[in-house]
Amino acid sequence: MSVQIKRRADYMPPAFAISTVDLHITLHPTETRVFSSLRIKRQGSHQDALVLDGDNLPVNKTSIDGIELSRKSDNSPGYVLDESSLTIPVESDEFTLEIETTIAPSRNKALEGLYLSGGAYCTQCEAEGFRRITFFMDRPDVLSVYTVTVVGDTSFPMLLSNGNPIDKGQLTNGQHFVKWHDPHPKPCYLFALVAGDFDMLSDTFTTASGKEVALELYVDKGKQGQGTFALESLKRAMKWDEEVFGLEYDLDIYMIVAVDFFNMGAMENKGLNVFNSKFVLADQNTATDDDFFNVEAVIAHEYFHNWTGNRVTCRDWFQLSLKEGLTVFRDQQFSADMTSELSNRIKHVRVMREHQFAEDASAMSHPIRPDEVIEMNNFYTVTVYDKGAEVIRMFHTLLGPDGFRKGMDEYFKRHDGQAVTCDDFVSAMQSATSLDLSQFARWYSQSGTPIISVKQSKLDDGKHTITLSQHTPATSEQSEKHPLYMPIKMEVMDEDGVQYTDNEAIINDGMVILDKESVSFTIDAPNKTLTPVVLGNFSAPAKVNNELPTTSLLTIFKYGKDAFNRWDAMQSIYNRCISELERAPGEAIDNDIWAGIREAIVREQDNVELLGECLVIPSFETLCQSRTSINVQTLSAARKAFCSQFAQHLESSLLDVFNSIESAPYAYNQNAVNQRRCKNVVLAHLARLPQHESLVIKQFEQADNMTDTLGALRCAQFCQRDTFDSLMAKFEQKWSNDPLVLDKWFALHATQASKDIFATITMLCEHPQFTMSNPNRVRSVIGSFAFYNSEMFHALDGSGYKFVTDYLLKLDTLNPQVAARIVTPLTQWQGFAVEHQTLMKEQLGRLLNHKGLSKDVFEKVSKSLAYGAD
Ligand code: B3K
Ligand code: ZN
Repeated sequence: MSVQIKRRADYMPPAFAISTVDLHITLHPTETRVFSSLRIKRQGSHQDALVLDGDNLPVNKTSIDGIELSRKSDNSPGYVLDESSLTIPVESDEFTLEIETTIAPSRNKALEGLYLSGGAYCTQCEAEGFRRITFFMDRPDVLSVYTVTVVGDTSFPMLLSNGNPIDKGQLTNGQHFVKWHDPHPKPCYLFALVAGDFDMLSDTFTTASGKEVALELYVDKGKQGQGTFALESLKRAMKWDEEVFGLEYDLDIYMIVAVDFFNMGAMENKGLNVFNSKFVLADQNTATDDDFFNVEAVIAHEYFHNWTGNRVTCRDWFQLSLKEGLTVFRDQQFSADMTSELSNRIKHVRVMREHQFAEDASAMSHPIRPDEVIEMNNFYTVTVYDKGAEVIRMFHTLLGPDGFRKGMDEYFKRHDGQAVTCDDFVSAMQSATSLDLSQFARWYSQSGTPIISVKQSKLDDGKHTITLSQHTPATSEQSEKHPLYMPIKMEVMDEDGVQYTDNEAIINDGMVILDKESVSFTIDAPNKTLTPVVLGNFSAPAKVNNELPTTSLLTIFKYGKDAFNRWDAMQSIYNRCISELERAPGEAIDNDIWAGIREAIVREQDNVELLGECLVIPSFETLCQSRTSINVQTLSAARKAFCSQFAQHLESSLLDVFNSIESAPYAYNQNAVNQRRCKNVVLAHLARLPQHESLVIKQFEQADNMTDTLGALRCAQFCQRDTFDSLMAKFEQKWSNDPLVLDKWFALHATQASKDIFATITMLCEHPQFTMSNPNRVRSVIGSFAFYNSEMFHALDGSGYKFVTDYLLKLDTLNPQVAARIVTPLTQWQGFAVEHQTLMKEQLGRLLNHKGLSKDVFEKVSKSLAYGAD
């Protein structure tokens, strides 16, 4: 297979600028006609031909300034067309190019470009989908003003595109049209078109400067009631961005459309966001608290892109984190303000530890600003997004909220309306601080997860020396690593909880700057045992190697100032206990530990938020990140054994907590969310004891909301098989017509660690609501199995790996983007024991040898197999 590697270092400014784009699109399932008229100007003095991207598009007709062009032949000049580009020799420096092409949206199953699915036409252009609609310079640094006329059958009453509607009317032959104009120059990846028959919810928002904006939310017919929360979330996001960043919306209308067939969460097209319906539709019967949270967060994320992404965009796709890391940070801050800082921080740190650390340890490791890419869609990663957001968070920590705001204001002042780089962002931030950010900028170019080690020594004179050192292990694509600049939040306490942060090395309310291989400082505390908490609140995206004894971890839990640090200490205790059970299966965990946890439960009984989080045992995936040569069966068995001892030893305390939380009628607010969360976490422990199965059944039968229903169903996974089966059957019967709800049921089945899992998955794939062409269904069945059913996916007969591979081979021909996502767990073989590795690589080999493999899957599989080869 011949693939082209694109390199960041090869960036060249565009040879031509396209100031205006006029599109006239006549929709038809198999013959949509796309006519485009482009005003083009040569940039600089060169005589190069104009090269436009076009992905397997025909040229029906093309002209320059009204003069028709023909295809180049042996005896006449003309344009050259191949499967990926159109090259047009041009003499003038400024001209109008017209091109007409034809596409077939109903045959587009990759859901990139223009597609017709679930009865609606819809586009997805980021990263490089516009070239599947028409010929264009499909790169983010070509900014143009768009005017778009959409023509469609009247059976598609809504014809939407970016900007403001400026004309509409009936045509002959049962068609109508709407014309849109977007005054803001934008890159083509922000182009959007949607046509369909929807229910619409509408509202208005008055901006801080008094402008009224029309808000319109389009959902499938009959789903109007499930759109209210999304619309309210949008208004909260608009207000928050004005208050926190002084950023106002800039068009007369903001539209959001929810569709069922979508490759990812949502897309921030200018003035016309397209959403996966999963992140729009929510009511108490169908959505869990987590769903409500996600709807609000994703609505806000896409809205925030209007400034960080759309008004200031990326120069090239290597700069993706410029908009994504920053926008994720902004949505995280928003969510923390709307809900709770603590649970948000825990949520995001879990993502880092479960998924980003895993990516960094694999062959797909890359800096938040990658250097090389084969398929850009493969780089919408946890590294670019979530680690990218952690880097922005460090700016925020270092500069403080006011300094950060000053830097952001400067960023918009300098770059509004431009396509810029991560360096431009750093330089705007630099203007707002006296700190020297040059070493800090290394976070953009260096990949890998740094490990911070903590050493403590007691000196004779009652002083203690604490040394923090850093080391970043080599990653697949980068062997040489340098020290990073890290803000390390710290607490130092003695056995009675007295804090020792009054030290010159510790600045800004408990922060140490680690910018060299190591830094040391001394603390005067005669006759005391000191416990340092390093990387408080996860102040840098790193791992910590701090061999504290369990008693110290319990001290942190008891006396820590910061709730996050207390939660983290508890996680370390659980991790440690599970390690012990891996080493000595069947051993009983020390009674002191149970006593410590029991005491903690009693003490925190009224703090249900922290308590709920502290009673969650680290996931299998998180545990993997602090282990090497993992034998899945051993680790799984140790985790299970720990959970079961946990339930047995803490039964009465857990029951007390369970009984102390009263069930109230459903409301989505933070207090109620905390209570439901804590109750469901506790129930999951109790469900492992047969005598409490009835609690699970009772909750399932009596729940008035999806959080508790699903909570009970999850717990039923630990009950007797019959109980699980019967509750699952009731659930299916009730929700058989609602595929979004059924996705939860699919996922629960797919993560069940049962011997007959493949029969179950086959049954799921044959379910009337399942279709391989819908990414949500595929993710809930095959994705859940590969990512979260560790025991069966990693079965030592290789059946799990083979099953996923067989499926991916089929899926790849339809939807390479989704296939390339789901292949991830198979490519992350490095952490596992050699028996697993061999079997995983065998399946990767099958994929690699498959003729016609997409470049999406090829990139990940080939890199994975090459890992460590030289
Ligand atoms: N910018 C889009 C993601 C596009 C993914 C392309 N494969 C959604 C977001 O991050 O807001
Ligand atoms: Zn985004």
